[in-house]
Amino acid sequence: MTHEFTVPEGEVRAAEIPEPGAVTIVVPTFNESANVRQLLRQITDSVPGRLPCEVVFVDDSTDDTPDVIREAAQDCPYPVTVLHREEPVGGLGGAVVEGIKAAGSDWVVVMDGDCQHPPSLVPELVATGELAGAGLVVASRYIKGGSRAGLAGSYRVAVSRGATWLTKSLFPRRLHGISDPMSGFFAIRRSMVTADLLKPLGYKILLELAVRSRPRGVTEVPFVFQDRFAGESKSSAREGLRFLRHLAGLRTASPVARMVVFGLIGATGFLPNLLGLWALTAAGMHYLPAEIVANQLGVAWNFLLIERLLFRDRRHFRRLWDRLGRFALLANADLLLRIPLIALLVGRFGMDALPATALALVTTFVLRFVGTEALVYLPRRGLRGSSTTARESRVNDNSDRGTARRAA
Ligand SMILES: Nc1nc2c(ncn2[C@@H]2O[C@H](COP(=O)(O)OP(=O)(O)OP(=O)(O)O)[C@@H](O)[C@H]2O)c(=O)[nH]1
Ligand SMILES: [Mg+2]
Repeated sequence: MTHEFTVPEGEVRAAEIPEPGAVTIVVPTFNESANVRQLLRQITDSVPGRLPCEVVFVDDSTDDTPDVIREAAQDCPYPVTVLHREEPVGGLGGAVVEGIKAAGSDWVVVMDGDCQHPPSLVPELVATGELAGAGLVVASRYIKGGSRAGLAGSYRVAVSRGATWLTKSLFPRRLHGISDPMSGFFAIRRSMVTADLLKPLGYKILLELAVRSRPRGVTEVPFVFQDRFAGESKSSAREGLRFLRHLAGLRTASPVARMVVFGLIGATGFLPNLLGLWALTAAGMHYLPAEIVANQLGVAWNFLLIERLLFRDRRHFRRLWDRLGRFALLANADLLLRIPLIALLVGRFGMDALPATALALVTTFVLRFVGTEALVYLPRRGLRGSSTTARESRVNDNSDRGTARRAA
């Protein structure tokens, strides 16, 4: 269930509610009870005197963080809200999206709850965005004046650098002008966020926003990444894997990109195919039935990779055996179709065998890709709305409905 409360309770005056030009600071928290008091103190010292603000915590904690916030907020001269989620859908990214949706002001600043992001920069981020007419202002550790001093240990620095490089290479155009796509500290105009398009997965919500919402006008402000004030880091190897899945999902969002990945996966299928053929013929099987059996090994291999890497979030539209059966049929039909097609191109259109084979390979490949999308992984009528995002936004938007459904 989503608990929501606003503090000071009953004391929110109209003048305190942010108007356009004000900022909503969204802070995702997971067990940050040792940090939130200090964070609110820092915000009080550096933000409301320069820019009207409100703070929205989106909390997935299992400790007493919401209580600590409630208590500390009594001393804050701005509204503080806690959205506590008992179902942490989408992890950190999902929390941030929920906070952005709840924001009432034009500008939203997202920052961590462990004091690694200096709140004194909040007014500057918004002012820079206003001056530049930008939709997104990233606080960057990687431009002149910035630093990642608080990134603990050379291992974390290396991982962060590698992830930044990989991400920038995969999205050179969309991330043009963003030196620090991994930053968790940024200001975005509320109107630029297409919350319904977002499918946040884990940590990297800025990446998700920059790639899917494509805010118009991006600029950066340097900042020094501080040491964590207290408490424990939540980044882990598991988060790392989630991040790679997130990258794969973002990169294969367009049909052309999906077709390229489909082709690359298909090419890796030669390996189990040839190995199988070798093993079966070595065991004495005639090469023709061996070809057929070995081909099924390649099909199974491709199916596994495609399920894991390409259509991970579209598996729930059909049962496993249904998907596997359809996939295998398409893969074998591809083989059966290729020979008559080559014969047609050579016999009827007078093509040479080599270009005819190449053309047939490409044609059957495209047909197989389109067939796989349409017949194996397309949402079925009535199941369309049940994608992760839709389920997530419904539960998040309407806590009563979410509760009713869980109880049912
Ligand atoms: N709501 C919510 N917040 C989360 C979740 N995971 C992490 N956070 C918060 O997201 C922010 C960033 O997490 P950190 O663990 O500090 O990650 P990090 O800054 O990369 O790691 P450190 O440098 O070690 O602090 C913190 O405010 C966390 O409390 C989550 O699942 N849900
Ligand atoms: Mg941190």
